[in-house]
Amino acid sequence: MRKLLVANRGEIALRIMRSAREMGIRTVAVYSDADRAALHVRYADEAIPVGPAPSLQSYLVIDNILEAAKRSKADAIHPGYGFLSENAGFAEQVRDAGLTFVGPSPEAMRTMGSKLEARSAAQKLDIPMVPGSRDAVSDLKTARQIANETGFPLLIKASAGGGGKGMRIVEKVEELEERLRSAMNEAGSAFGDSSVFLEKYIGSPRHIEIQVMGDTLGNAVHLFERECSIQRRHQKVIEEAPSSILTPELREKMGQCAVRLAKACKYAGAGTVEFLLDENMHFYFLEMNTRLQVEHPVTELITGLDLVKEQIRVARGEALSFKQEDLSIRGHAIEARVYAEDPANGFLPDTGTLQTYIRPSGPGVRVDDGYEQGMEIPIHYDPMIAKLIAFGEDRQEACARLVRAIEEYHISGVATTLSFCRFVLRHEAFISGKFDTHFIDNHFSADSLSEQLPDEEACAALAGALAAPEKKNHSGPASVKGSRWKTNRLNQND
Ligand code: MV4
Repeated sequence: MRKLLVANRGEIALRIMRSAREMGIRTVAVYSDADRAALHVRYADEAIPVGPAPSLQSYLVIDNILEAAKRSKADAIHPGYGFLSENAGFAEQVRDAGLTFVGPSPEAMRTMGSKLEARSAAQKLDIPMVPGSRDAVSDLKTARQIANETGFPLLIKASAGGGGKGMRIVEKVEELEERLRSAMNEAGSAFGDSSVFLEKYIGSPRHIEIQVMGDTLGNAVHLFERECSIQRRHQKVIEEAPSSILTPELREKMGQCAVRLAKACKYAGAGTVEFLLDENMHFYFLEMNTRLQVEHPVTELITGLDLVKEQIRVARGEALSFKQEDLSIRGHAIEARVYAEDPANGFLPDTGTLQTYIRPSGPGVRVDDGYEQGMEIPIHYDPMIAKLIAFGEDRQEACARLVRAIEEYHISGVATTLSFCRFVLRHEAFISGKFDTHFIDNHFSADSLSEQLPDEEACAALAGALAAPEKKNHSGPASVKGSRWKTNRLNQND
């Protein structure tokens, strides 16, 4: 591999190019009209335009991406996450064009892309699954039979689903007919595949996923778990590794299940096996994602690996550079996703110019972003501005570092979720580790941001400033480090 085209934009395009550059591989960026001045374009050795701003006319047009690869004489394509990353047809066309696709085989992508197929693969391997239907359900009679076995509440899910689309909770038998129809309709129009299946509904689960890596020689290992329960409307907000509730025994069991699944589909590259964990610490297979995930940095920090380099090695046909027994967890990492959304206003997406954009730094802090001060956040794409990741010797240190880094982050011009992330990290339920996927619904409202109690330091600083106003500028306004001040300031996006 001599020249890698990155079929993506933003922070992940930069992230991938950095590893490629360290390996001596030249990089090619692709960009839409809205991204002409983007960082990934400036960072790459070469850049090729692929169309107008809307991704359906640029980053998602397979022919344009392949044409850009041809023009630049790239010999490999990394899809990043989102866009074409889980499109088996794209992976196949890349391969057919004689290029290397940095990712699993189209066959593995196709199997795991169908939840029903993935479930049946997992079933054969004795991987625990939520009780439910084996096959697609399309008529009320079958749905009633399944419901008789699983009981209520149950969950209808789309086989081609993602992001909660085509999902319906059914509380009682009277609702079954209508919910089945509406789930099938939604799945049909969203994915062009109306197949749905039924599962018993797990009421208060935690979402725990296992990172796996396989190579083309048949090796597969797991890189432990990520805890991803803190999410809002299927958008993850805080992710961490390791999970604070897994025992070494459970980690080992879940890891082995994930590896069995990866080996069964001859998985090559980085993948993620998602599980739900219920209140009794029983885990259930959900689905497998066949891409590098947004939250991969927390795994990198606790394992000391570079997942993108490892993906590239595997794509070149090399064996994984480590074995399972070489891997261990060191320390703790937590990631906060910084979105251009206003948490005080129903998380309304915000766009505009980054008037102020000052990144945090210092011990244990990593910022993966794709913007600089003065740049605009385009309306056309995902509203994620950055990922802020903190590493510490233990969870407490990682958490304190992440809060400190959030307070060092200065963003104005667009509303961001920084203050919201800080709220989560300082919440008693998060700190104690007693939370599930309903954390935000249970603990957050728009008022939460102004209701936060100032910490002791803030009180002291505020009291000092009020008692001696003539001294208040002795070390600039940042000397008043109150959560109330800070939070309000973050809310107002100065
Ligand atoms: C579930 C569930 C409860 N019971 N399945 C949401 C997205 C899709 N990937 C699977 N999801 C869920 N499946 C059963 N049988 C609850 C969810 C779910 C969820 C899962 C992980 C993280 C966040 C979530 C938010 C709402 C629902």
